[in-house]
Amino acid sequence: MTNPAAEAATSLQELVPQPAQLQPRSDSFTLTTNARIQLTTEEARKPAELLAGILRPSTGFALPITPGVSGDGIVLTTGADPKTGQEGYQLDVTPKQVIIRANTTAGHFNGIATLRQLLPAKAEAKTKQPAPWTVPGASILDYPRYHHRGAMLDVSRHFFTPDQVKRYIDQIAAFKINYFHLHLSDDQGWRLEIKSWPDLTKIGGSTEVGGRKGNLYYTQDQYKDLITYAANRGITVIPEFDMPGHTNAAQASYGELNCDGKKRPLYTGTDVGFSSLCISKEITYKFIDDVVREVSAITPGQYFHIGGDEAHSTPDADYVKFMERVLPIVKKYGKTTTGWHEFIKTTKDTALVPQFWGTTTSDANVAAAAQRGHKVLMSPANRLYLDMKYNKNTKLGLNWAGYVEVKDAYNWNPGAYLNGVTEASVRGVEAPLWTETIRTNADIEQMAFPRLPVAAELGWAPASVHNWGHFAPRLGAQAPRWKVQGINYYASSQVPWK
Ligand code: TNX
Repeated sequence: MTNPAAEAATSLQELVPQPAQLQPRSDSFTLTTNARIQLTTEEARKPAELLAGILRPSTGFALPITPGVSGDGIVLTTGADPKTGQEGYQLDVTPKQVIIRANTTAGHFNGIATLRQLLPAKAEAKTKQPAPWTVPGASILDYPRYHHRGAMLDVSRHFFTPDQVKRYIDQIAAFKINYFHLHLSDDQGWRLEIKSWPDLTKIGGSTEVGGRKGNLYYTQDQYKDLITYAANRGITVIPEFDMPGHTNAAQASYGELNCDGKKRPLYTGTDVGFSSLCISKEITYKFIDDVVREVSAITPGQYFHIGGDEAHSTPDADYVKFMERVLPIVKKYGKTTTGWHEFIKTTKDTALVPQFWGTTTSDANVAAAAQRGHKVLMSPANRLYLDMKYNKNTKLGLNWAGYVEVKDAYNWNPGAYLNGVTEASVRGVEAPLWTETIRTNADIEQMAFPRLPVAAELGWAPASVHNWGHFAPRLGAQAPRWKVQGINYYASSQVPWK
């Protein structure tokens, strides 16, 4: 398009996720060389730095971050309508300023995610692009449907370097995702240094699916750096150590974790359900205590994910016994347990969060938990698993939960999906990406784009705007932004791509 005002006006109709309230206005704003990013609150400092880091390279403008309100530019301030809550914001475009009001740092991050999409796609470029930088006239008042909007990356089946993980964090932050779940241990690999059990990484972190060899783990310093990187984008990290199953890497590292005292061989295949910690040995709980203690000490977020899925090699009574020992350990170190939904039958503490990953619309244990007062995190595999193939021609991924085309990922209501789990019992949604078949950033992106933005829309946009016909063009309008960023998205024929 050649008319910047018309192009800008269009961007107002192309937001993902859709804001709660959006009013077009006639006055547009154009970012120019003398603009400043103005703060009236230190709570907006990190969001301001994030915005500057994106816009300085593409605009070539200095965009200094300055205290107080003075002149043209982007103003980050307080005094948002109480309706915006803990994470919302108001964004008002005036001829000289874009004013983002929010009462929290999270609100400012979310307002900035919206502003990025109101600017031309070239704003996301890493090199200087030609002006103009026009933002359409608008008044937005926005807040999320659910507090928890998550993405998960399995770094155990295939290991991803800190830089690879950061690239994904950047991508999810653009869609107002606020939790990043790292699946840090499984049969194929243990991926975080535990100082009191060094062989977990020395042995358990030495390989992955397919058998590649290397130091395939994060040091605690690298993990802390990832947490800071995520926090600087408004994202809280949730570490997962899967137990009592999915534990072969630990059992290969230390013989004493096995009932027979013998180390297991490393595993580089993709089967699930064959491993279990030794439930009857005291050393098992010493091991878990050490892991939870060390990880909790370097994890600022509230949640610790204990896995708990597919414990096919752990008898049911043992599973319950195990959880009765483990849940208090997590609590002792000040964290709140979340886990795959199977574990929720073992507790009555309603602060604990089951993550539903099933493929059916009823689960008696999850329904009972919701009745007791637990909030449920929704990740139905046949809707939100990013590793499911789109269709039979998809090269990457698995299909045990079926094919998940973009429309399948979108066409369900998280608040009215599981029997007995109503809107008020839903904590939010998470899109997990398991990596048995995923090795590169291009692989991650092929599976996550566009379905990760779909999950973000389900988690944020009001239920009242849920409509494929309205959503699909907004989703398709993201393509120019992804092209500018080099994101390898799947160009589904269901979506009218721009
Ligand atoms: C199931 S669902 C798993 C993972 C696999 C995934 C592959 C769940 C909690 N566990 O171990 O990687 O399927 O799609």
